[in-house]
Amino acid sequence: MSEIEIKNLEQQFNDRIANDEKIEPKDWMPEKYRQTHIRQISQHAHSEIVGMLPEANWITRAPSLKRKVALLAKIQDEAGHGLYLYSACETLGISREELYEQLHSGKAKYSSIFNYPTLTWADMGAIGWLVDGAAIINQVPLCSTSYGPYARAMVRVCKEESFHQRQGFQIMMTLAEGTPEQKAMAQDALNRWWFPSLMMLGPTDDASVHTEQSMKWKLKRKTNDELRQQFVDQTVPQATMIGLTIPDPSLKWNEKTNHYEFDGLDWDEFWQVVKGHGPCNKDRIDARKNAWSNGKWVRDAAMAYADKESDKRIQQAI
Ligand code: FAQ
Repeated sequence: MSEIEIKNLEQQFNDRIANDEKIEPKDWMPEKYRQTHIRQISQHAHSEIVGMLPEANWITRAPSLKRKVALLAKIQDEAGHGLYLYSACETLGISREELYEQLHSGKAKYSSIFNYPTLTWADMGAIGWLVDGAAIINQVPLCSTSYGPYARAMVRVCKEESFHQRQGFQIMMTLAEGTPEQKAMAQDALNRWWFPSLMMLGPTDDASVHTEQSMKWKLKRKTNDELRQQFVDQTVPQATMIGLTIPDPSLKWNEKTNHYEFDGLDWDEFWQVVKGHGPCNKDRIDARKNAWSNGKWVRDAAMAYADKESDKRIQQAI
């Protein structure tokens, strides 16, 4: 293709982005747009799948049948989210095997938040309330992201995350209204999950390498700091409502800006976790690698069956 032809295609592409048109898999797109989407969508998919592990740890210990059913359903939803996202990512010309390989080798990241341990039942409440709460704030703007398959996947994901957030908040509310020991357990979970939940929304805008370009392409519709502020403003009154204390002594309402001021995020800890040195990174990747190798016989059996069926069709056609 000549340079002029490429320039024309780029111009048409930029016009479509400016007009809020969706880019679809067979449309022309700049190679960097494609690669950036593979990076973000695959990391998002990996996060959903790895994100099943901390909660799966509590399925057998849920305190009632009702809680067990709700938790099981929520974790299955996360598997579904991962699968929609892997499928959306495959439309960009990368295979599922390559995507898994990138996760297992450490080339692709997944969300920092899933490298923390789940120590008590209250952590199920804190994850639903805070982690799914932060995920919704991040993902609602992604429903209008520029790449069609990603935007459409996000619509259903957000509806389900909204149920997850409520089931988590309801667990926290029940514990906070319970015995002093139960309330202390809820407060302890809030203390441990608050800062990691704020940091899962990504580094501050001045340290974010991708935000500027991703905003131009309308892949991201809000910056990391905007999302974080929105999360804090939304969540602090919820904590007050159930009588829990946000573990940030500097937290205060600013009447001029109409926002909460907050502090206490440990960015060194965040980067350590992102680089693979968090409390559970090794366990999480080992669990995914084991699932992949233990599932080999299922993949082999499915392939053998598909081959047999295809042979049968060929024989019938002859
Ligand atoms: N963890 O330039 P930026 C969920 C990396 S789903 C690890 O700001 P960007 C549902 C980033 O990749 C949760 N790495 O990056 C659920 C980049 O490194 P790279 C996942 C992080 O992409 C709930 C570098 O730092 N959600 O929770 C993190 O513009 C409960 C520079 O950062 C999504 O993935 C992090 N937290 O903005 C499931 C949503 N943050 O790639 C189960 C879609 C940044 O150059 C249970 N993703 N990095 O090597 C996004 O919106 C964006 O990718 C951000 C990061 C906002 C996460």
